[in-house]
Amino acid sequence: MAVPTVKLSRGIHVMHLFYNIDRTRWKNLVDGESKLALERLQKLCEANNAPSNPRLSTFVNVGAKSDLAFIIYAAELAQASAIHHSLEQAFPAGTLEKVYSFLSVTELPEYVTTEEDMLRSIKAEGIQEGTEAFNQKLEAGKKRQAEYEHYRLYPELPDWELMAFYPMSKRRSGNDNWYMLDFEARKKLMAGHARVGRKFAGRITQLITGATGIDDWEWGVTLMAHQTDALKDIVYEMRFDEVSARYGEFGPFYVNMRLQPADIWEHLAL
Ligand code: 76R
Repeated sequence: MAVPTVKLSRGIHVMHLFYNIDRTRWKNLVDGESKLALERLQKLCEANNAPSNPRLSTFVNVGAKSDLAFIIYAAELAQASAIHHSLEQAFPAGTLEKVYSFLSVTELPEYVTTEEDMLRSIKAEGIQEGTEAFNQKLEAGKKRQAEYEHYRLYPELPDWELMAFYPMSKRRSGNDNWYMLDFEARKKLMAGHARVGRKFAGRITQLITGATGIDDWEWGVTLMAHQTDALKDIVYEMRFDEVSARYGEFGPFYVNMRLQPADIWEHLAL
């Protein structure tokens, strides 16, 4: 049977992959095999190098949880799978050991700004409805929202120096059950969360991908940063925000440097 075509109604598939390298096997490779592996990986990256998708980004993990890290962005599920398998096959047999993987999809936040929200906030600025200034603000707001939604679904993450990844879920225990809150309460809490997040503009770019029913945690958090302290500061500050303080549960944290394949080879002495 042919591989099925599986697309999302909107958005793309995202895979995070973490591997160790079996150094004993690597040491025993025949001459030239390492270079061939590098060339295969480079080709795969070049073939999957769209700003959004298909895209394969390569990283080196720092902190000894793994050696290598990858993010695959693909509209079609089989395409994500094919890139994943080509990636593993680019390496000499038996040299990659998988440490962690996470499959998720891009999504629109549930708590999107509606036209009603926009009308309310323009009125709150004291601008009269029906005036030209009002309509201009509304049109600009709609345009901004459309662009924002497009990039949430088809992200184009910048190649900043650092990429941190961790999976998380919202708590479901006793009085702290996120899923028992009504929509308005969740929307209000998430607005507080976003306010904290926006303070980090320029220091952090985030991608939140959904994984409920797909992987072992409900979301994947991917943060791009220039500096390690930006990662610490944002996560620390968010811990005080009610959404994280009461409802956040976190998986393992991986901190990675963005490196092109040739630089990975040099950095890891492969
Ligand atoms: O979508 C947006 O950019 C605006 C509002 C927003 C939503 C809906 C937002 C803003 N986030 C949203 C959703 Mn977020 N985010 C995290 C983490 O470590 C922790 O405590 C939590 C991990 C970080 C660091 C972070 C950063 N966010 C979500 C969701 C989905 C929840 C749901 O749907 O119930 C999760 C799991 C989550 C987690 N968030 C921002 C940031 C930053 C930096 C922003 C501001 C982005 C910007 O305005 O540029």
